[in-house]
Amino acid sequence: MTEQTAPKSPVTTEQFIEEIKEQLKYNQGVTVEQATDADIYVASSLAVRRHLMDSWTTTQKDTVEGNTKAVGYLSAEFLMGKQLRNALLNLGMLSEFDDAVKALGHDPQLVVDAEYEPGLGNGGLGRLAACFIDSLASLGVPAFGYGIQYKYGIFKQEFDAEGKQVERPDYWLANEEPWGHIDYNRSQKVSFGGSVVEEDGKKVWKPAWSVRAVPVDYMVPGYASGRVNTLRLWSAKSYDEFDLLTFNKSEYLDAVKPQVEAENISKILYPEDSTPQGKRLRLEQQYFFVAASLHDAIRVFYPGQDKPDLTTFPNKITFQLNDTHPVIGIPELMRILIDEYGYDWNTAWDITTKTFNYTCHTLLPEALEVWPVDLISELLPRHMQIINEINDHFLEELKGLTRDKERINRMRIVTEGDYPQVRMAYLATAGGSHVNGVAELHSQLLKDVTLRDFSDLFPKKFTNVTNGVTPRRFIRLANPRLSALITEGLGTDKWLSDLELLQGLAPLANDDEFVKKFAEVKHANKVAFANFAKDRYGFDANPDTMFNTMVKRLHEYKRQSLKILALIARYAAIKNGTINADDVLPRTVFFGAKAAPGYYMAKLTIQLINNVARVVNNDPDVKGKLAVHFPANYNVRLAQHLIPATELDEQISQAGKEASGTGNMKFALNGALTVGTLDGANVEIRERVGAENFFLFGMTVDEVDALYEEGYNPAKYYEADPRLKMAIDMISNGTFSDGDRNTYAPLVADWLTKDYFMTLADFTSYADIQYQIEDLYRNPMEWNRKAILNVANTGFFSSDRSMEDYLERIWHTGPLA
Ligand code: T68
Repeated sequence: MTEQTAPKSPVTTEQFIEEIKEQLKYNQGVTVEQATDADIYVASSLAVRRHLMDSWTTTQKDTVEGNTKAVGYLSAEFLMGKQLRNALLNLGMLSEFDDAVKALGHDPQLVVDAEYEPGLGNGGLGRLAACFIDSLASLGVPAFGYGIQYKYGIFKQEFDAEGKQVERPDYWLANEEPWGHIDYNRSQKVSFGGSVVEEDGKKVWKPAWSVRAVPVDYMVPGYASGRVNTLRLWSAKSYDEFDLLTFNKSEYLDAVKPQVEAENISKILYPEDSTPQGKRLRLEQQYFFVAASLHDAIRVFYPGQDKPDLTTFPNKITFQLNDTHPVIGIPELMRILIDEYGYDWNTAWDITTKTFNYTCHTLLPEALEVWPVDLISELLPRHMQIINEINDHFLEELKGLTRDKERINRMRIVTEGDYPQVRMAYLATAGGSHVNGVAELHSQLLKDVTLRDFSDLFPKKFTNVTNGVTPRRFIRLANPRLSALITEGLGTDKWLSDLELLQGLAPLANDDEFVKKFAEVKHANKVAFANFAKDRYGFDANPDTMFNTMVKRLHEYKRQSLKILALIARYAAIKNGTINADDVLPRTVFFGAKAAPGYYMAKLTIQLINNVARVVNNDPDVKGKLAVHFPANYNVRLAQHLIPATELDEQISQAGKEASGTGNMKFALNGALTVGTLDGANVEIRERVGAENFFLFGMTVDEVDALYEEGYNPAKYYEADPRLKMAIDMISNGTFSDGDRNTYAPLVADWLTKDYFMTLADFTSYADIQYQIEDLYRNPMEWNRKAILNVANTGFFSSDRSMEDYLERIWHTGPLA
């Protein structure tokens, strides 16, 4: 990316005050005196939006008329986070905003807080999509994000009196939402069901019902690029045509039922992460947004043309499939080309395979989506025919490549048997040009294990693009103190558009003055977080203790259980005097995690963490030595507060299970040290920061495989390490359940008999490395030197770099002139 200095504000503070006043008057109809923080938020957002408008319209025009291919990022999730400050940053208006809002008698922080965070994603996959579109706009690459505007985002998490997770609906659209523009004039019709008939030797789909996909457009401003791309989220609306026959029988409610149900399609985000549910509504959602997006792209790139030459389609736009959720787009584009535009099969297939590429985000076999043939046939009968035909053609192609019949059979897109299914990852691999994993190790395992047959026969399709995160949101906005220090240290703020410049900080790790300043920044961030936590959650966190954080979705493979077991062992050791009280390094441990509502073990783990926190925090024996906090409802906002304050970050998944991780990158970039396994992007982070600046523990992928092979017996580890035995015994004897021995019995039974993710096998090395961590922490200068080296050496993990890799290896396109 070409380095940019911070953009210059298009307005003075005085002008901006007038613009806010104008919005208050003509949009909301309130006076300055009447205006609440929320009013000021809406008015200033609308005013900011106006400043983006010219760039947005020129970017759209150039996207269509320019000679650069656009990118279409198809994703069922975009976890955007709050918009206002990000837009202000990218326009260079942060200080003008602060001053204007103060002049109007409001606190800028409270105004920013009035924005309700849109939670249109579950976790890493959705947040990655948001980072990617930010980077594309900042690079000046013409791009569309295409997804769904769910009416209800990811549930709001609360904890009940017993510490159990309670899910509450997140009705975010109940608040005024100044960023999305509903464009009723560019809606698309999306149809479902019915049957396929033959007419004049052609297959014709006669759908049973349709829904209107209405785009809601969000501007995606680039940082200092002068470009503003579009995030187009589809919202389902019903058509006003309704069943006259039923109506005439005066069954009004029955007649309007299809309309009412049509709007259900975009009503709710599925809260499962890594566990596809195979539900009909989910397939409807997938087809809904993908079909609308493909038709939209044709509308955008061939304006006013009845019979466009769609052989040029892959030169206009390249579509990235963010995991398998949008893969139904492959048969949909085939259907459009053949049924709607009259192309023959081979031409259509050529266009389609050139148009799509697929990113896989998992290694868990159970996370790979499959759809029953019956369900697809019922909902999308024409697509099922096309998928079968793709399968037939594909099997023919394979016969030309190998004689290994078993292998060919394993590669079927549509399985055989009584309950045939469509494997969406296979369809995506066959129907696109490239397949990529999201970190080096993950891409390697995809080739060696998950998609091995495919990579053997189509080795050129496979590539890696290591994930990245946007430095604008996760350093500049989240951590203004560190940002200022970086700019001071480097003598420029160009690092925000070229994160590799952070390397210039490496020599400063030997400059004691700089190290002290760095330590002060971290301490100030800890104090700020403690204040925020007190205010928002009501707990006291002592900034003079080590801040140790584990935030991510709750999943067994991520092993929050390993952290909690080590924490209990630690608690017991302090309490029993196994560790001398004076030798205990005071720590405050923060958890943040949502569990899928139907994921029993994950929810039980949440309950355990909350109850460990309750017991530990109320025990005078460990006061000042150990504290545990689990703020509810971890989201982007909480991440932006907590990450800059963290000193030790936990990335402790079982090796070979976490595809990449992106939290790991955010923490390292904010000067936390990582304790982690050789999994996902940890491997690359460690390579870059240096082994001596990363706390590595645990089994490798090969060791894990060997242990599965040899037969894993977790009870052996329980017997072998008294710390582990103590921790598990305390859980089973009711220490964290008011004496009740049954509460956590399912967790204990699982650990002792199955422990699929080998928490117990990695316990000892995890508990042991804590001594090393604490020894280092006792030497603040050394600790902070290493933390600075983490910042200096992780510039690679900018999503700008990820985008450049996609552009070069997969999309073969670039910025607008
Ligand atoms: C995550 N996947 C990976 N899935 O777990 C993580 N799944 O390692 C990686 O860094 C990240 O993707 C970005 O590549 C997810 O977040 C989901 O959220 C998800 C959602 C619906 C269905 C399945």
